[in-house]
Amino acid sequence: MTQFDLTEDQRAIQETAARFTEDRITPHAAEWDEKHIFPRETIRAAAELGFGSIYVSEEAGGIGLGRLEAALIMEAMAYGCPSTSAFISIHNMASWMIDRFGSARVKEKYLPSLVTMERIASYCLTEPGSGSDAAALKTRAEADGDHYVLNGTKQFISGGGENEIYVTMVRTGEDGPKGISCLVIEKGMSGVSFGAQEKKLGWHSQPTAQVILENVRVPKENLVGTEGEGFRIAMMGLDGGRLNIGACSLGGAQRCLDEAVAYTKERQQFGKSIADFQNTQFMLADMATKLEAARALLYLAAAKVTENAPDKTRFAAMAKRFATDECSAVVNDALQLFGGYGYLQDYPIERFWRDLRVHSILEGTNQVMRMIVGRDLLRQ
Ligand code: FAD
Ligand code: 2MC
Repeated sequence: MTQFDLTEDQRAIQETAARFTEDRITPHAAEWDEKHIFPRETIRAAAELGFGSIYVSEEAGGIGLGRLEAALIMEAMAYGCPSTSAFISIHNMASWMIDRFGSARVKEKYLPSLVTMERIASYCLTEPGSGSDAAALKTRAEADGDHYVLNGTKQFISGGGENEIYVTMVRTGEDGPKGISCLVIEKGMSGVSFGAQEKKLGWHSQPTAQVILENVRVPKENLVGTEGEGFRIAMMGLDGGRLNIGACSLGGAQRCLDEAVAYTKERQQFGKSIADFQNTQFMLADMATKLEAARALLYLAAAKVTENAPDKTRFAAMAKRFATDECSAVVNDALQLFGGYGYLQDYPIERFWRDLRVHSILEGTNQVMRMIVGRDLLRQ
């Protein structure tokens, strides 16, 4: 049954990421959450292991691994802090888009510092008036000589205000997906500013803000892919991003399941461990089953994205939807098993509950995931 096993190399990657998490993430994650600390040093340290460029090609300085390996790394880091792991995932997605579709010039300009995470990249698709209907975006890029002049606002941008690089979808042509292009914008360009930091339920270890573009002159050489190709590039980035978000939910749910097993053995009520109640055992059994089912689907989808399988987008959407919903249910049950203590910040469960909640919303809501799957099924 080796076909369902990870290879030795994959296990080694998983162990490296787990060790990094244990040393550098888990001991600090509660404080990052409580004090809203953005752990730039830890993120840089992750990049030293290659985690900032997991599927950026080796020619461009990345570690050139597949999407299953990326999922293993994201899952392992999310065991300590889903928010920080997801933040690193978004940087990987944006860097991959530059590596996969950028010209030699744009790659040499940006990838060396992105690979080391000396500069960190955001992904900017959403706007105030276009979230799920991403192809309706309005940020305008007018050609002016060898530059574009940009005007518009990007909403909910992870890393907004903090990151140096913004891989941004803009309208260079007609309405709809075919009029969209992908451009690299730098934080320091004249006319780039940021909204106030959003106050969020979770994901406290990373900033979220509007990116406001007012007459920003961006050289045409910063185009990623060709004019009109931006929407497809953005969607291909999200095929991988959605896997990573699902993997962050797996890591968070695994942590909460492990915590729940330990806690229910310790906690005594009615003269015995609460683990001795059959209800507790049934809950733990269902939690473990949900988690393994989600993991199996996610790893399969990751292999399909690596192999560029024709049904990869459908599988990535199914896996993101299923893993984020099931894992949030697992964390919710863990909180229940902790009783009142689960609701307190003294234990990590409530942080995972808050961090995982947004995974059913971002990188495409779980309703949009169903739409992608449903449309694909009916197309056949
Ligand atoms: P809407 O699209 O307005 O949806 C509202 C509700 O309507 C949802 O339940 C949705 O599922 C439902 N709905 C919409 N259309 C349909 C339909 N056709 N059928 C059925 N139901 C439908 N975006 C970026 O580009 N970059 C980022 O870095 C980024 N980071 C984020 C970080 C955080 C913390 C958050 C909260 C969001 C982030 N986003 C980012 C934006 C995120 O991708 C959007 O919030 C998401 O895509 C949903 O868009 P919306 O919020 O406008 O909701
Ligand atoms: N790979 C390659 N091409 C794709 C693709 C994919 N995964 N998905 C769509 N396309 C192509 C598609 O083939 C079509 O091209 P063509 O006409 O040549 O065949 C084109 O893109 C337009 O696609 P649709 O006709 O499906 O476009 P539509 O507007 O109907 O719907 C939808 C697209 C709803 C799937 C898309 O808008 C979507 O994913 N919405 C959710 C938005 C989202 O995920 N936002 C996340 C922001 S990032 C974030 O949250 C972070 C935290 C970073």
